[in-house]
Parts: sequence; structure tokens; C-alpha cells
Amino acid sequence: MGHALGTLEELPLAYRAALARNSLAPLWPMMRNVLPHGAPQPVSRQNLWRFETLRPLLLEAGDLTPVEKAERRVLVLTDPGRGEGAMQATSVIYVGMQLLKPGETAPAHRHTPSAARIIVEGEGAYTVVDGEKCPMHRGDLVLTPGGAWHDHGHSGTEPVIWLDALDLPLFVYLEGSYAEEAPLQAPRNRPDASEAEYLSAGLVPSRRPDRAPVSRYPMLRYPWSRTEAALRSLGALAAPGEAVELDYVNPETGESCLPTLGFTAMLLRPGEKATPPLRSSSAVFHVISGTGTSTVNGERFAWGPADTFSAPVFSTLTHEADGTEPAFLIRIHDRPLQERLGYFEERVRP
Ligand code: GTQ
Repeated sequence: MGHALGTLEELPLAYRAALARNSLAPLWPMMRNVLPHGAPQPVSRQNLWRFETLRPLLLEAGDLTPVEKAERRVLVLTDPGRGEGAMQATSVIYVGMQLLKPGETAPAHRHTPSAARIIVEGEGAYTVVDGEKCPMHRGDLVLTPGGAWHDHGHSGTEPVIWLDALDLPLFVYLEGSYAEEAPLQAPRNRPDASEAEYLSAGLVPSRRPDRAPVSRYPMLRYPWSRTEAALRSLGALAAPGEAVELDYVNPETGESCLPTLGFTAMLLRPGEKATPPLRSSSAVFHVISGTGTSTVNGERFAWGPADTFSAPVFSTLTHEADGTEPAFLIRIHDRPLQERLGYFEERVRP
């Protein structure tokens, strides 16, 4: 057992002033703040962002701010635990909702943080990533890894909305966040790799010693139609009460599709309660379809299509779909980063 630690107030004022003057501070009064016993004390607070609330405000941004004045027209989903305007939803995860109106473009840039988009509403938008044109259909996951040039365009007739997920807070913390700009890219005239090289699970372009190494991120788009079909097949076979969840992985390496952020697709069968273990990773859940209820640290979130909710590290979670149809969610998490740090842990629920 530890001793009760000395406080700041126990130290003479003159001594404290001398420390401060010299950019010094005593550790022991702060020790438990930076090293709490047993488990972390998250700053982040769980939250639900209803699409019904967010959507009109995002469309209003479309009237208030021309895309040229925004570069990216995005409303950030801010962590209520960090006060107004926090550029993050959890410790490592930034999420924003982006609007592109028909005919608009968002100029090419690249940056040190990695990003992925989940398409929420509207047809006809695309993202060009290092010359590869990725169509954006509802539910698709499209990657823009750190350092990859990307611009967005929209040749449809209705506004398009998608969710951006980035490891931006991590890069800001590292003082490593910056971007470069360039003109719009000329896309190559061929289908993206998910429709060509990686059309079918278990098949990859033949590996030959004389072939240049494939890109570190060979597949940039994960079409939702295939993800949903895979989840439904698995859901029909899985034992009742078992979580039906698939990881989005790099088809060449089997590793997480981005280096710090992980993505999973979840199927919740109606009438079943999923009770995942406590995890050291934080998460943001985005509903693709279906309705249901989740509890995060005892707070009840009733959700429907396009809603988004967050769960800080070591949250106590339950998920349940309503009605008779299954619900489909994408979970964005920071387990890959934590595993790279040799840290990720799961604990049984108390
Ligand atoms: O679409 O490139 O939400 O650079 C934040 C930063 C989206 C983007 C965001 C970005 C982008």
C-alpha cells in the first residue's frame, strides 16, 4: 500500500515560488494525477451525436460557408469531457462530419495524420487518394493514410455527407501535425483496388521476386455491400450471444488497415445483448443501419441510422438492437496504436 503523499500546501510559499521561477515543480503532489492506482482516469466523456440534430446544422454550414472558405466543410464531434471546441472525441480519435454539395471540390492536400471516411448520405461523391479514384457509397470505408494526397469531388445531384475519422489528436500531441497543399489530382482511369486486385478475400496479386513491392496501403476502399454480406453470413452461423464483428485489415499483411486506428464492422442481432469486455482502447461507434440501445458507463444511448456515439477507455458497454432487423455499426478504435506501444489490455466486466 502506498503512503499518503505530501501536498503542495505543505510546502513553504517561498519554496514553491522559487521552483516556479525556475520552471521546476515537485512531482509528489501530482503523482496520483499522472499515475492513478489500478486504472486510468479518462478525461473523455461518452456522448451521443444524433444525426437528426447534426444534419441540419451541417447543411446550414453549407449555406453559411462556401467550400473555398472552409477547405474541408466539417463539424467536429467534440468530447464534452474536454470543454467546448475540443478537436477530438476521445484521447486519440477525432471524428467530424463533412459536407460536400453537388459540383463542389475539396482541394488536394496531404498530412501527417491518417484518415478514413465512412459514407453516411448521398451518392456521387468520390475521393482521389494518390491518384486512385475511390467511389463513395453509403457505408463504404475509404482510407487516406498519412502522407497520401487526397482530394474530394462530387458529381451527383444531392448533398453528400460522410464521417471523417483521424488520429489527429495524437499527431497534435506529438507536435507532428502538418499539411501540404496541391492542385486537384488527375485520377488514373481504372477501378480502385477493391474492384480489381483485391476483389475477393484470400486472393492477392501474385507475389514475384521481380515485382516492385506493393504499396503499404494496397486497398484504400472497403465497399459496404461486401462487409454487410460477410456479417450476415457469419451472423447466421454464430452462436447466440456471440459478438459478430469483423476487423478491417490490410489484405497483404493482415494488420489493421491504418497504423494507429482500427475499424471493425459489427452485426447486432435483435433481442441479443452484447457485453464486450472492458478495453484499454477508446472507441467511436457509427450506426450504418438499424436501431437499438447502448449503455456506456451506465448512460443510455438510443440510436438509429447515422448516429454516432463515443466510449472512453475502460468503458462498461452493452449493445442491443431493437425490433426484428439486425443493426450494423462500425467501431473506430485506437487498439492498433496501443498494441504498438505494448499496452493494449482487456478486463472482464466487474
Ligand atoms: O477531408 O482531408 O475532418 O484534412 C479533418 C481534416 C477532414 C479531409 C477532416 C482533413 C479532412
